[in-house]
Amino acid sequence: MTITITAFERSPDRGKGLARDMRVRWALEEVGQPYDVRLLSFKSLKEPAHLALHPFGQIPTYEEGDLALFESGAIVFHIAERHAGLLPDDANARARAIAWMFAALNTVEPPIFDRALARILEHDEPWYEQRLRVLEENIRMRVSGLSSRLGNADWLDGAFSAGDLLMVSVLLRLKGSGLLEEYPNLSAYVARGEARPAYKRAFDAQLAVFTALSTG
Ligand code: GTB
Repeated sequence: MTITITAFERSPDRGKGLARDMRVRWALEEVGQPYDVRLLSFKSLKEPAHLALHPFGQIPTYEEGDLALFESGAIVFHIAERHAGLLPDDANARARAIAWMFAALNTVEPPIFDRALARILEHDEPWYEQRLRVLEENIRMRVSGLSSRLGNADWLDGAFSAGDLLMVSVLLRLKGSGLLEEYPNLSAYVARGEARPAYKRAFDAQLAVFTALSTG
């Protein structure tokens, strides 16, 4: 059955791979599932056809036969459950990998997203620098725990899993900010994720959307 996901027609990140379709593409590449992509304008996100798939009018979505899903975490979890390669077979190890998926989305991503949002929306406010310091301290509180737990290991809990896929996806937003670089083991962890052939294929596919726009 054909899998179709949705992505931005014009991603504001200009092909940096920061929009949340990237993690879904990466998961599909890891498990070797081909997929189609429907590109959407910002306007069409809020039109009835897309709202029927996604109640909040966002990307990504996932369609496969009569199944339609939204929320990148739920989509990655679905892919990981249906195909080998992203979740361990051992029940306890699987539960721990799922815990890391939740940690990435529920504990680590929110402060990172708050900082990204403030940089866009609050940049001109007189209190911006002060707020940025608070937001960055919130991030440090989370990533320092993550750094200690990862230690010298390659991945968070044994073999690479959907937990690592989501954690690396979330941390990528900090690359170049100086914050990730404060934790050399996390920088190396992110680089290991980016070096995976499946990541590269996913990255190139989303970059091709931007390149086609700028050359077309
Ligand atoms: N919790 C949802 C999920 O994980 O799927 C959140 C989905 C979401 O935030 N989607 C965003 C969207 O559709 C795109 S990814 N926004 C349009 C809208 O809400 O109208 C967030 C995002 C956007 C842009 C960049 N960027 O340019 O760097 C990075 C991330």
